Amino acid sequence: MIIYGSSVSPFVRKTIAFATEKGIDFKVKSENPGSQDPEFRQASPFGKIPGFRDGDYTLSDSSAIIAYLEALKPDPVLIPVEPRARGKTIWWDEFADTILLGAGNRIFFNRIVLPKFRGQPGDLAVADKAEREELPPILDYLEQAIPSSGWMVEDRLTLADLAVATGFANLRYAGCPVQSSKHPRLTAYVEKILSRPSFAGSLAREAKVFAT
Ligand SMILES: N[C@@H](CCC(=O)N[C@@H](CS)C(=O)NCC(=O)O)C(=O)O
Repeated sequence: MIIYGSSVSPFVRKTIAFATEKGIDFKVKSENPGSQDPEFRQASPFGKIPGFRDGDYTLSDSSAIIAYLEALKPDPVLIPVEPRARGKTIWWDEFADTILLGAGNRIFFNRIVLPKFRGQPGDLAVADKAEREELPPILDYLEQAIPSSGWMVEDRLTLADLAVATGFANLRYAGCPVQSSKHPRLTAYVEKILSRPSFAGSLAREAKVFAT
């Protein structure tokens, strides 16, 4: 199996972590968003990362890829089957992809992607406004939502945790790490999830990208 993209993308990092937690064998083929590589475009017609291939079967979108992997290899269960737990897991994935990363990507794109990867100035006013106005209520919401077990759903690791945590690596790179003085529970939670071996390979590769 091939995951196309770069783990600097939170969506790619989430997909890699999910496949790793599942014990699925895959390789990552480096592709930038918008790449015209025909093999990649067959998997991701609109050029978004991640794209995915399993033989002649192709997919794009992290949540679609993850749904395929869960069905292909149900053990360990990372998308619960109990209806309420499943609904909550999909909510957290969707919340992370749209609400958290909606704000997070306005910050990361303008502070990091444009200047570092595309050689263009980012709109820092947009990033600053997102950090100042959009992010705080999202972090406050998460702070009170994390159960005392330290897992979002079913008191164990699920897709929900991988989806929520992945974007916090990008927030760190963009100069707004979650702060334990303001959000102690969230800080400990993010640290715990991002410290899992399933994130380690991606974060180590990214450290090299950000060191240059
Ligand atoms: N909903 C998609 C979002 C994927 C996405 O937007 N990826 C970004 C990189 S972080 C991308 O490829 N952007 C390029 C573009 O939108 O053209 C998913 O979950 O995979």
